[in-house]
Amino acid sequence: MEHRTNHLSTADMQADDAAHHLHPFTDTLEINERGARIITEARGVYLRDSEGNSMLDAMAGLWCVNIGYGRKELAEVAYRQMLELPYYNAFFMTSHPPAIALAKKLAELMPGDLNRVFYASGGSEANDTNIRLVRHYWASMGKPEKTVIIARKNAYHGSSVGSGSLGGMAGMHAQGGLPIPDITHIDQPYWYAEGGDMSPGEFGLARARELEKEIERIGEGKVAAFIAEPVQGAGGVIIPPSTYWPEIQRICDEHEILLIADEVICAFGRTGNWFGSETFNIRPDIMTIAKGLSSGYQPIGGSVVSERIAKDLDTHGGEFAHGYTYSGHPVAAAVALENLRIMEEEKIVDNVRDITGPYLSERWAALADHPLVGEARNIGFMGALELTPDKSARAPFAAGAGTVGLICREFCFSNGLVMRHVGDKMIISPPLVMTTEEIDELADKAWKCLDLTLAEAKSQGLMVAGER
Ligand code: PXG
Repeated sequence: MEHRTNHLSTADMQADDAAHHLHPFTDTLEINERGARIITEARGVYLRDSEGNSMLDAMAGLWCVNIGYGRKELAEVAYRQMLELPYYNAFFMTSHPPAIALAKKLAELMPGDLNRVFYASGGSEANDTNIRLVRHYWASMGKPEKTVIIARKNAYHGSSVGSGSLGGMAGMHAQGGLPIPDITHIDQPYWYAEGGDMSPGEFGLARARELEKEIERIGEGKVAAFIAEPVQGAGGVIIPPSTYWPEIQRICDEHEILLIADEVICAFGRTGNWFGSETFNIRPDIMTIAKGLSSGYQPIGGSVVSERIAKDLDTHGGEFAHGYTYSGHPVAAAVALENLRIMEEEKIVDNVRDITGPYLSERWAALADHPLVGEARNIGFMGALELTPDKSARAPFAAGAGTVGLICREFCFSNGLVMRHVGDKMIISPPLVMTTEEIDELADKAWKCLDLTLAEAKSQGLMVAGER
């Protein structure tokens, strides 16, 4: 990587950052005391910070840089589009070539009859669209009382008032009076932590059947939709038991509710197929997309709607009083289209499914031999390690959740690996272009950081099991 940008010294940037920049999901006092780590460049699967340290980015930014960093084609497309038509909207009976071409391409790639996209600038906006869309849909169909959306605890669907309400993050709900009315949450299919003595199969069925109970409790006549991520990402890469999704699909088929698959993380190859819905054989009525759609090079997302729902809305819906200034932004759409073109041309999804995904599975599974790891799970290019003081009991740490995870994350950073922690889970979501050699580097560094974490946890007296 050559240095190309002149910037201030790290200390000066940290001071300006502390003085003027409020960060997402960050304790201001903490970041301002420590100083932000400033990322200045990236190529392929490597980041570089302002001090010249190189790091393997096992998170693909924030689950999004699927194609890897530094793809000139995407920059060139953005440049050309900015000169040709930097902005126009799709309100008031207008459209433009990039939004149209991307919509057509998405319809071609999407499973089933998910043929029509409503654009947004990211996943939160797209899920807000979904809340409004499903309520508008049922009202248009003469059932305005169908307003309730069932979601799941520990789900992440975004951070706006609407999408944060769909999400099931207790910490988010505690700040600012979420959730909004008419959103309820059922339990998650998280076998490792919540399965107790049940087999994963039994547990998956039990958790899926909570949806049916919740529909009965609320009354089918009041339920608009169920929303879920095929694999919970931010919740800690929670891969449901194989019994879960077929039962959810059965329940949705047998009841008059819409199924929304939030594929903001899973879509565009992450699970080893183009869509998580293909991996789990889900037939959603609506799919949320963002992140990998443009590999994070431009902010773009969308809500993709089935032909059936779209036709009903054509016939009965009238005007949908909803939209964003940047819905279908031409530069973002052009970049997304080019990203998808490259993904297809370079067979990036096939490669994850057939070669690098299985290789990552092998190397990742071997981390379960480490004394600190209670479970190592992955699907395609997303994975988690459950850290534990007692492997056989799947026990949590007696110290507060996240204490050991945070220690591990810090060792990762200082050893040139970006791996996140969610509580005491270490999670990865590497760029889909990561090679087998880079996967070796990832797994070797992860093992080393687990060793360092174990030694530190022992020295701090943290290897003590607590209660679930
Ligand atoms: N749905 C899902 C499934 C997501 O993972 C969103 C919606 C919201 O997308 P936007 O583009 O509005 O951020 C997301 C985003 C984390 C983390 O800590 C995960 C996300 C965002 C920020 C942090 O893992 N996912």
